[in-house]
Amino acid sequence: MAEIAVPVVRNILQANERLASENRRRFDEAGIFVINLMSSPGAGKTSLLEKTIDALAGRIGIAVIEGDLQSSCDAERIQKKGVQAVQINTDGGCHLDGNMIQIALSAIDLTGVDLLIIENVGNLVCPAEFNLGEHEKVTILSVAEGDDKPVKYPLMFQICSVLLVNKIDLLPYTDCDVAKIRQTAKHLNPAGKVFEISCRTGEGFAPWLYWIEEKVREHRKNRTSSPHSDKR
Ligand SMILES: Nc1nc2c(ncn2[C@@H]2O[C@H](COP(=O)(O)OP(=O)(O)O)[C@@H](O)[C@H]2O)c(=O)[nH]1
Ligand SMILES: [Mg+2]
Repeated sequence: MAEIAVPVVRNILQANERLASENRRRFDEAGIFVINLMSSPGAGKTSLLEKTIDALAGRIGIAVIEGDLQSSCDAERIQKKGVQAVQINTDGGCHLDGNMIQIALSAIDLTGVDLLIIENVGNLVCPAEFNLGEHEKVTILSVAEGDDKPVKYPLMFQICSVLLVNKIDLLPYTDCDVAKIRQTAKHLNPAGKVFEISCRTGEGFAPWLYWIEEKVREHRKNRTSSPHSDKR
């Protein structure tokens, strides 16, 4: 009997690509630089956001979309910094998608926003497969997770423009070999940048902040809509 192909997964991904392209068009018109921030649970995504907001507030307009299975804990942490934050609850879903971002955008006033950071659901697998319309993907790996993660979950490390190796303050207490992480990351993604940081101490933040500021400047220049008419 002839086999019948069932292209279900591809169709889901294609539908998502269409929505992601719509999001991207909207971000580009508004000149907003958008990051899709991914990691396993607890690697330090929200801590990175808190420290980054502290460093850039006043110079760069920031908004955040938070993705978690349940709760609004992370959005509340960000709101305490005086920054707009919208929480998406996926109710068991292991990643964000383009449609969820469209819905979240309807709750954000983009006026004056230069940088939108989307904290994806904590997971090193599925978030890597779904574009959201972001300009760059950033992955965090904490040294407490072990230096074998890039080998075990290669896609996540192949697709990121920046890999942040976090919690370097904990290195004396782990057997993590950061050189091995760098070597595997370079092999998987030769053009990717790797920054070693500690969200606890602030060590290593300067190159990360510089990278963001450069990108924000680039995207501001390309803004085609009025910065005061971004809310739709
Ligand atoms: N020692 C240390 N702990 C950190 C660092 N960054 C985050 N943490 C802690 O790791 C835990 C998880 O951080 P969180 O930002 O919530 O991770 P997320 O789940 O990826 O958003 C929290 O207890 C943070 O205080 C770091 O650089 N060093
Ligand atoms: Mg978080």
